[in-house]
Amino acid sequence: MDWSSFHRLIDIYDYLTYLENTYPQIVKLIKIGWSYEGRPLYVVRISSASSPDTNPAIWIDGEIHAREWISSALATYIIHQLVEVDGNAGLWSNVDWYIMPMMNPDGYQFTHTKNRLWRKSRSISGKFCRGVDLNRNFGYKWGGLGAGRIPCSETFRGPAAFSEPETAAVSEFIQSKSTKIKVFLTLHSYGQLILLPWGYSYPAVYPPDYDELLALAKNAASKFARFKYSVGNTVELLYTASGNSADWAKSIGIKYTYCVELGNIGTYGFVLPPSLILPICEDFFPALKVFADKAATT
Ligand code: ING
Ligand code: ZN
Repeated sequence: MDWSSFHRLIDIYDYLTYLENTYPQIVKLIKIGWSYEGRPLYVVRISSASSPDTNPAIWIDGEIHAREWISSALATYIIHQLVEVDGNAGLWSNVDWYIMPMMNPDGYQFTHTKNRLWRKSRSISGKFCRGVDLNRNFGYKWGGLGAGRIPCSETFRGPAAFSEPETAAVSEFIQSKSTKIKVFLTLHSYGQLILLPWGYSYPAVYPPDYDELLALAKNAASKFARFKYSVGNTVELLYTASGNSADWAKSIGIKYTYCVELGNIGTYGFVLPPSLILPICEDFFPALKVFADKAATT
């Protein structure tokens, strides 16, 4: 594995298997279900063997949207840093990490074979168009503002909340760990933003502990050395998006819940040159430490 190019699904899955085989004391590959087209859905657990399931935890997911390749590249970079770089062992000594680099493997495969700019999953629910926007299919305020009702919409909410195997598997898994998980980060591109709940309402509404979430996000944003990230409410900085995963995670009691829109802005959009993968990943790591510290002490 390397971060000088984007990789095919099989190579990413092979890398995760390699890590589990090579570092069995700290890495566990948890198969939480199957995608619509039958691909396995994996969560990578990184934890110190002495105390799994008693430590607080941090959740990170990537590639809920197929074309946002930098999100899965960053997720595998984080896994690599935690597992294969000795100096980072302290980051998992008292925090368990649940990292799902590939929430939408069917869509990811499709962006490599047919359509680089595909966003949704690949399920069939209408006559003419395929795919559900998995980030509109979660079960909190499902079907409200900013979610498409027809299958051909790029933000199609799906026929029902959690109708899709990918969102059903993820929500079931997170629910089973919800008292442990203190920080939830869902990775997207692009925009260089750290987005806070809620995302379902216009005008914007805020959770009661919004100021605490804002303080942590601002602290994290201050660590970026190269790309500048803005912090704020999802609706104020972007748009409404009901049924998104971060709102749902917040609704079940996970306190520090964010969507990160990675780089870059201005030039490349979704189709980043591979030479920018490492700069974006290296830039992110100091901010990640801020979130991990908070998970350890919450
Ligand atoms: N942006 C997100 C989207 O799903 C978002 C924005 C994320 C809104 C998380 C609410 C919560 O539209 C991209 N680029 O996908
Ligand atoms: Zn996205």
